[in-house]
Amino acid sequence: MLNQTMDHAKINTIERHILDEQQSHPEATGILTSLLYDIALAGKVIASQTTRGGLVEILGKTGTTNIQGEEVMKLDELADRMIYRLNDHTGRLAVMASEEQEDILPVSPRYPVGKYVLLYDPLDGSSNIDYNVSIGTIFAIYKRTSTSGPGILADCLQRGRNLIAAGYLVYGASTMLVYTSGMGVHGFTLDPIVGEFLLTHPNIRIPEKPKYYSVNQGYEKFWSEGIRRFTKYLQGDEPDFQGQYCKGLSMRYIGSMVADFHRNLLGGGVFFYPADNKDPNFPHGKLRLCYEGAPLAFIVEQAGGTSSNGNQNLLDIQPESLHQRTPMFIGSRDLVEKAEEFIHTYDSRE
Ligand code: AHM
Ligand code: MG
Repeated sequence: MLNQTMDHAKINTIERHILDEQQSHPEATGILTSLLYDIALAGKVIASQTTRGGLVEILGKTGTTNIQGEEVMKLDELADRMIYRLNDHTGRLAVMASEEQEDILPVSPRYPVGKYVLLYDPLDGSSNIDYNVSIGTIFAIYKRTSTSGPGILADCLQRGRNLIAAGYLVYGASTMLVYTSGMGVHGFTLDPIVGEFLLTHPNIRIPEKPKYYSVNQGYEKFWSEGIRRFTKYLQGDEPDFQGQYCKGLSMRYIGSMVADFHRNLLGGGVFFYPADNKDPNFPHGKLRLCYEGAPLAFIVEQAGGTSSNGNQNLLDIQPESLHQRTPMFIGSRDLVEKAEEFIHTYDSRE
């Protein structure tokens, strides 16, 4: 006879979970469900390649083809193409935009046009690939705002508040997919043997007590006074505006935002990439609002945290261009609000 507990434990695949969520929307057509499933599939393919990262390089050195006779591609290009190719013909999308591509990617006239818009960062943290460090994929799904034909730029330039769903994959010790469609944040771990994402982290909530702060402290000399003092506050060396000290958090910075964000989401804390004066071409820092800021902001808010550019919630910013950069503070609500306070107090007079 089967053990009672085993018999009743529900094994939830990502497909089953997304379908269950769909059922609570009687008006749903199933298109979003299929779209999320297509993204999960792209994630599986990318994961299968990232785990072979070092090998691809060696095989690539023998010429332009690998031992299967396929063209050897850099992993970030491969991820970019994989997401595009798995989604361009399905009839679910009107337009896509990728962090790797300068312009929007409207659905080809050869294929049916759908009502959704997909923005993605195919391989975030790609400078870490050569060092066998975790990397990730970020995605954002909107409904198109234009009414007919292939999608246009305006469909992609929507405020994060309009997001229908967002998520990320992290290719680390295991591959995880974390997503929200506005009904909480759920995390799935890829079983590499079976090839299925299984629900391992239902209803993720960011812990109230933060543990970590994450920033590239090597750039401290380029920061404003507000950012420096905020960081001292996180270290327990500077009081807040009520004279209270933070207990002093641990610093963790991987340099792959998805992985840094994921750790802080589960452990509690704040990730920030502030405006700085390191490079006059990028006064707002390095990160991109549409591909990185808005989707992670939607996730963190669904998990009980918040985000800001130092002045306003990332979800409320109207993007003006596809690759627009933004300062970014994201994680535990209390710490993001503290960052805003330090910035308003010390930097607004600059
Ligand atoms: P990418 O999308 O080109 O990989 O750049 C984004 C990455 C983030 O994952 C990470 O937080 C940041 O760049 C690290 O930048 P830096 O090396 O300046 O700290
Ligand atoms: Mg990126």
